Amino acid sequence: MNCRQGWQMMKIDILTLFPEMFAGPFSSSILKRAQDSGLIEINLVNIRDFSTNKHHTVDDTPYGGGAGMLMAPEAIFGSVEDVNGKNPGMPGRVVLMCPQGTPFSQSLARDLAMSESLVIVCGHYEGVDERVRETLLTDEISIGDYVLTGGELPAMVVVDAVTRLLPGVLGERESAEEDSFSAGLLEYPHYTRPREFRGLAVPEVLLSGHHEEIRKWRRRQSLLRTLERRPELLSQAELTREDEEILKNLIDELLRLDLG
Ligand code: 4FV
Repeated sequence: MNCRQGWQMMKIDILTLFPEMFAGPFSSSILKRAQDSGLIEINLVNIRDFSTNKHHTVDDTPYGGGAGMLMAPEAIFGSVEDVNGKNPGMPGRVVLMCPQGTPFSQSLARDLAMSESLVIVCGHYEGVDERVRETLLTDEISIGDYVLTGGELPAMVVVDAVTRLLPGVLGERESAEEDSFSAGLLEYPHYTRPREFRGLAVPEVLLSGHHEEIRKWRRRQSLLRTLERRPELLSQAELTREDEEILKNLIDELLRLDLG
């Protein structure tokens, strides 16, 4: 599997029946800047261009009956083999976006960001012929337990999350360091000017200039927010002894509050 070196450009091929859907999200802000500065190259491929039947159809009825249509293997195989043929240092990751896939996460985004090239297949209709899975794919990824009309929006989510992790994409004023999930916890509350807004004041500690106190307050807030909203994340997070201590106190406090 190819692995990216430092500032090397990442090649992203997106195989879709609706390339026009990507115009908006990829032509503004950070994703546009990353393309303009040659950190990523996004190549939109219309799967229908690889349909060789006279009506250029790409879908068909499912064997064994059942509602809906399925994407046939021929045009998908043709489009994947075409882009693979054009990518040096093959094979990169070939990803199908589908509800049956691995739940997408920050750690999976970090993993994908290590590869030199990504081929993302956007399903449509009821899904794709199983032989695509058996032969072409390195990964199947789901962005959530719900059913969408196509894999295009999930592909945009993956491209966004991966691109912002590439060296040189985020400038000084943007950072991925302190992201939610970067340390496996939810992010602490953030405040900016004004000091007081509609009677709501910024916590004093953040105005104190006392960096150690600010660090401790932010860590405690991250742990509290994660404990309240996503306790399951705590079992995977890298917690320090200090974190364990803070968590113990938080749980005692919450229990005391409950027991009133
Ligand atoms: C999906 C998801 C998703 C299923 C049928 C496309 C649709 C149609 N992809 N995470 N959730 N895909 O709902 O990634 O082919």
